[in-house]
Amino acid sequence: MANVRNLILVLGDQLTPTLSSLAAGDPGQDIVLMAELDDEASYVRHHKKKLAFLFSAMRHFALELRAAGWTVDYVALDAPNNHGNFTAQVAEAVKLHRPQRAIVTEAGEWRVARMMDAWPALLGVPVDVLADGRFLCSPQEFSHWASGRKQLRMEYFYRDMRRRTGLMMDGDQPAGGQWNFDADNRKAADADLFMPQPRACAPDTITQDVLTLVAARFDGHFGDLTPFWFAVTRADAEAAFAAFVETALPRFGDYQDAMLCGQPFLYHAVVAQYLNCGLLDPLRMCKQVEAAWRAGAVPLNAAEGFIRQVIGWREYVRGIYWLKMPGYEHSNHFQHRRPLPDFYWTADTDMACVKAVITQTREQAYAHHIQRLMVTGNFALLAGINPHEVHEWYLSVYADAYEWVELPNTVGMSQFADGGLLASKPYAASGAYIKRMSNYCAACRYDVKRRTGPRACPFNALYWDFIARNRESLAGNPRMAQMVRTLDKFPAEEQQRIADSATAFLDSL
Ligand code: DLZ
Ligand code: SF4
Repeated sequence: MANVRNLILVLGDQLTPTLSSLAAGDPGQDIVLMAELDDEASYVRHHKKKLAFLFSAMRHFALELRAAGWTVDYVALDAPNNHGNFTAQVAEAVKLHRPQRAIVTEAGEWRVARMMDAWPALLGVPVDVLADGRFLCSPQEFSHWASGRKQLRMEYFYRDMRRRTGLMMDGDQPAGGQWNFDADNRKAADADLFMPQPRACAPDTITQDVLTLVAARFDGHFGDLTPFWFAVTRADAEAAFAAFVETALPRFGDYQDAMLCGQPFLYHAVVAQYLNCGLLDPLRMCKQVEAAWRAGAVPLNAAEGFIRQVIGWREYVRGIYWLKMPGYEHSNHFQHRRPLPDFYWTADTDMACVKAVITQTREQAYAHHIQRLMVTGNFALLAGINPHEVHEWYLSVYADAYEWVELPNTVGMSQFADGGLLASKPYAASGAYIKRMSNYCAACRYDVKRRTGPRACPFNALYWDFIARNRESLAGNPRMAQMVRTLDKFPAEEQQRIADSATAFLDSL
């Protein structure tokens, strides 16, 4: 082809037709490059279902672009000219197509953004890196918001985003007279025969090809490839979201922290994998949710809680990521050094809660926020696991995980490894929390009421041992000081039993 004006690289998490790089181009003169790359699949060994999801969604997006008139150079994983990484693949495409410039929307991850820095010199053509308009707050705007603040609390950022988007606002006041209804969102769920299920899609021939490919090439990666039911097109992702709004959102608020054996999804949307690769648009989703609330179909606490996750928390963690990278990934406030236990991969543990969450993670590449935060995350924190290993685990096993969103959630929120930049206290809890929010304990070999001894729930001794180990730093935290005082009131023999139980359990890992 003569006179290719621009080569437009579209990354695997940029599957959005209104993407800035595409908006800057012209289907009549430009070529889009997309590539399935071994390096991206393996820099952490992603869950097999996540790989199949993304490759299939990429292939469907390429078809969507072609239908819209674009010429797409799509390099499949098993193509002979596949070079395995972004830099080599773009270099080959520049040689082949001889464009005047390359255009790309900024990468979601620091690692890839730094690769792009080298491209102008390497490729010998100018490279335009454009802002990612799919986010409501740019890294520059976030940095401006953060500058001069002592604490970067999500709540204040969120209120600004509400004002800015006008979502759930009555004039300049929050709808319902309150910004945040989280206190209403902590009910335990009962086993419900009519629990809604996320909308499932049967694999088409494109997905079936990808499933065969992933099975052959990534056999050693964690996770079950089938049953595969994720949406892989924009239309199906939108239908899955609409089904959530109709069937599960009304109860999402009340039960968003609940956990039940055999119910991996409860009233959760299970759409973050679609949102984070660009199949769904965040603002559009929030407008749909607001409309459902205004129509009386959804209670206020559910609508507000959902919208807060999307325009509040999600944008906030991205802001933190770009503010704190590089270096944030090596934060280790408590100097935790223990390696990640094998059961994070095998689910081979007697702790019923941990076993349930890891089994479900292996089967679905999904767990909801409280399962991640208060079961696997909480355990890693209490057990003193190296936060970098915890980070790599979350990044690889969840279908929605990209570093910009996963790293602050893991290192900041869950492991408190940033020393409190993100969270005002460590999310550490004993077995009592899990008992209150789930029905896991009933089927567990451990006794959630016992604090020490071989039959005691390991979360209990580990919790108090965590407080004891970090007594000095926790005593200075207003939200943890009470727990330190409680520990100090335990008789010396009980404190010794706690230390012995915790050590015995940790030694057995
Ligand atoms: C996560 C991922 C995976 C597994 N595979 C690919 C791929 O083959 N090709 C691609 O363009 N992108 C992939 N991605 C998404 C990238 O890792 C993501 O775009 C970068 O991390 C920047 O956010
Ligand atoms: Fe988890 Fe402890 Fe309950 Fe067992 S008893 S399920 S280990 S919280």
